[in-house]
Amino acid sequence: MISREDFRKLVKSNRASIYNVTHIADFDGMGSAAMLMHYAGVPKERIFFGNYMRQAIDRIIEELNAAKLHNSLIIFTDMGVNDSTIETLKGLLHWLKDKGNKVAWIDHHPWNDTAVREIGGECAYLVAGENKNYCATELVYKELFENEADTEYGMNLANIAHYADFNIRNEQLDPLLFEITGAITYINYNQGNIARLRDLVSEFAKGNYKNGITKEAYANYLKDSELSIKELEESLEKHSIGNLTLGIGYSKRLGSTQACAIIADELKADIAIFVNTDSRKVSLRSDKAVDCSKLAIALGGGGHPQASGCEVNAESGEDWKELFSARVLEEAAKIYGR
Ligand SMILES: [Mn+2]
Repeated sequence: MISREDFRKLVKSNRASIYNVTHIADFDGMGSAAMLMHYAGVPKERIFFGNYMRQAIDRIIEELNAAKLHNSLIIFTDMGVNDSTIETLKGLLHWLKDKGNKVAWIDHHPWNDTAVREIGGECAYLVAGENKNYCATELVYKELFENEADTEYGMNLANIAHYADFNIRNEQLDPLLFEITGAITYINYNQGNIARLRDLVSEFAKGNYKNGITKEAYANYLKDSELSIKELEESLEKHSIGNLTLGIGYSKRLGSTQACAIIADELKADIAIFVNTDSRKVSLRSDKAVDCSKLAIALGGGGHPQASGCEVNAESGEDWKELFSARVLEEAAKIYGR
């Protein structure tokens, strides 16, 4: 592993051949990409999107394969590593290295020792493991660009991403964050429109957080969300586990932050669980005092103590919601029950 100074030099000397693989679903992933685009000139075509789920990783492998990378620097940002994907990712990184590429990884999700050892062994530079203070966008800024002449852009973006990623409510920032996250949600639901996401990163790289793309996508998001919120409210389940109140809600086409805020507010829930009935992706949010990532991990996912996720995969058939809720309660009782 090289030093941070050498990593900075590597980025400077590879300006023309940097690729970025970043987290698709949220502002932190896009912020990390925007940071690299702003300071290191990474063009939008060289930004790929994924998450820690196998399907997404398989798609990234296909895309990187098609890009025929060699002698390039590939920087992964805001991407966690699951137990079940370590081997696949290690294989990917090994293959990239075989083609003369260098790989770096900057993340703040929890990593276990095996992940650090196996993935880290393939990386020229690695920042990994749970970070309670900094999200990925902040880490990209600190690791690479905090000594640049123009720090205002990076500090501002890092700050916005921090509020978004740590799920911190802020009266001044909330309207902007709701607009951005709503827009990202809408674009993701439209078949994960990668071209649109790349355009959005380009706007963010210029510091245009309010732009035509977010405006249009957020308007569409709001149109959809009225019905979705109604559906969510009609589905709400309130459960007591030990001292905790756990809320579960089912709906679609809603940003997970907003959906979980509704669940938490309406049920006074310590843990809010939103199940997207289209994608069957599950988002968990909790107050500072409760670590919801333990539950997410028990359900086969991962993430942060206050914001994590998993997928509905063991349940099928017409009663999949009842089955999933039952599994959530069973796992929650083991973790938080007495
Ligand atoms: Mn993040």
